[in-house]
Amino acid sequence: MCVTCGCGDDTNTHHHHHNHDHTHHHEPHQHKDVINLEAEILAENKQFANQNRLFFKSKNALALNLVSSPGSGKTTLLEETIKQLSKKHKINVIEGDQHTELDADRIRKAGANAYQINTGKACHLDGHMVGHALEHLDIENNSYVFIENVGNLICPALFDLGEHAKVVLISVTEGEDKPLKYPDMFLGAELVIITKTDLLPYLKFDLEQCITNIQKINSKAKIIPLSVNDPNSLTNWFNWLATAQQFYA
Ligand SMILES: Nc1nc2c(ncn2[C@@H]2O[C@H](COP(=O)(O)OP(=O)(O)O)[C@@H](O)[C@H]2O)c(=O)[nH]1
Ligand SMILES: [Mg+2]
Repeated sequence: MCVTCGCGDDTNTHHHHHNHDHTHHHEPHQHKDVINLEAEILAENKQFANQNRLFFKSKNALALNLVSSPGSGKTTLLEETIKQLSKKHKINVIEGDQHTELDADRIRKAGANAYQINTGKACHLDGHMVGHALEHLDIENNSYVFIENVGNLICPALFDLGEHAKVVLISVTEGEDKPLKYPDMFLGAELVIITKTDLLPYLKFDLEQCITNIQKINSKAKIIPLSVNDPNSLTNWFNWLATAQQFYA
């Protein structure tokens, strides 16, 4: 289970039926215990994240945490990125999914090393998992480490992995309101990529409104709309990657 949000754990699930007298039977101390547990988990996670951060620093490797809903195009963008960048740069990818090795296989086929983490019931990667994954990869000096998080716009926002920057992807098929509905994820992002812009002619998606919504939540984030089917649109992404050394603190 994911202890922090309680998903996958029936004991934490509230089954509310709103057509009856709405009396809660929670003891006050239960809420406090949950809050304490969450604080403990996040504090422990921070220690693992800090170890990862030190490791990335020792290698002068740029680590990016890619987060989004399932299917917004993380793996596809990574495949394109690897095809272009691996001529000049060493790239390692850590893949996070509940089940399967499918994404790691795609990454290897595209030409980079990949390590797949299967989170089982958990809905996000944490610092400890990423630390283990790093032991399985040969991270070279001055290389890129892409971490593709579990597809989920909520929980991964809570967990520092030791990365230099968080990159949030939102596809045009998801609706321009998602930054307002899931603000935590967008709040922590250095870069927001709006994907699948080739589909805009077929949708009622308002690109300008989406950009405004992102800026309402995070006025500092850089925003790049792109499509893997439009090679020109990828230029801004590659330029951003080239200047991402600014995140080495
Ligand atoms: N039309 C279009 N489809 C895309 C684009 N990027 C990804 N897709 C498709 O979206 C689906 C999900 O992509 P995937 O990379 O697996 O998403 P992930 O779950 O975020 O890793 C796949 O069918 C991709 O081919 C894009 O720029 N344009
Ligand atoms: Mg994927």
